Amino acid sequence: NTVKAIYPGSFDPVTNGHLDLIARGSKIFDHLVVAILRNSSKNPLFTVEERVEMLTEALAGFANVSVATFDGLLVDFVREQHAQAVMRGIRAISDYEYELQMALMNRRLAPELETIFLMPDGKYSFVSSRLVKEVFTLGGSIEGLVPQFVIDRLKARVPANGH
Ligand code: COD
Repeated sequence: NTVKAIYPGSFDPVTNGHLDLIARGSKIFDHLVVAILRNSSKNPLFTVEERVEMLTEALAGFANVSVATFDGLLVDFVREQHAQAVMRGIRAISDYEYELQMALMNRRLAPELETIFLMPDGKYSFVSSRLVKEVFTLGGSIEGLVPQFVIDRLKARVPANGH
């Protein structure tokens, strides 16, 4: 009986917090699929293809983790993938309300699926893609918060501002 989980998100860009969670999930689940939402209402910095490339590079060392993209309802994708669970991260209480709403809405849509929450290492509990982009854009250091190749891509993408 193998368990497959989907870890959905925007990953714009992938952070060391996401990677910490993926490392934990890869030990629990037989297979983990990191799934990037295509039709997001957020205005992304990186294209879906760029985000796939960054995640693929970051996950090269994990034999049981793959990268995919999806459109439409998450629960439809989870069923299509014949997965049993959705993995999400809880960094702080502030994540909880939004995550609980989504988990319960997803349960209403697909009662057979479970959402499983994992906590990252405390040193990543303040890291978000949004803040990483903001700090970088304003010239601050994001060393240690994202992989080096993400910093390199940000440098190529965002106009120099003290970098
Ligand atoms: N440490 C640990 N976990 C983290 C960290 C960190 N530093 N940073 C982020 N995370 C976690 C987040 O808590 C989240 O669980 C996950 O990583 C991904 O984060 P994001 O920000 O990239 O993802 P979101 O919140 O933008 O993803 C939203 C979805 C794509 C899952 C959602 O919009 C969705 O399912 N859309 C599809 C349409 C749908 O089904 N809608 C109905 C939903 S009820």
